[in-house]
Amino acid sequence: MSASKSDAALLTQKKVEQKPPPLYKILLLNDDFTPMDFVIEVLKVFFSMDQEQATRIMLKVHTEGVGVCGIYPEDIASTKVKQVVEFSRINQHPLRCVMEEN
Ligand code: TYC
Repeated sequence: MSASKSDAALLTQKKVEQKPPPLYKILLLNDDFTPMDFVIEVLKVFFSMDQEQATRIMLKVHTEGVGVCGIYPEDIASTKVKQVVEFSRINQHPLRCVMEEN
């Protein structure tokens, strides 16, 4: 950027260079031990799904090994991952939940 740009030009340029914040997928991973009903409860409580949606996603993870339960900005995604993992460990289930850039 040249040194001679006006303030207005600098403000305009800054706007052009701004990217939207990255979004993150939250993934649930299958395991052999976590009860199906517990996974459904997690999807309802932390991802606001109804019984039908939650059952569909749980069965997708159960049969395919992994499934997306939501897409969020980084801070919301990392909070939800922590909450799901903590809730699972408190209930003594090994459910894995991770995030990856979309
Ligand atoms: N595979 C588990 C069972 O048979 C159910 C399950 C589904 C576990 C989804 C984890 O993310 C998961 N009880």
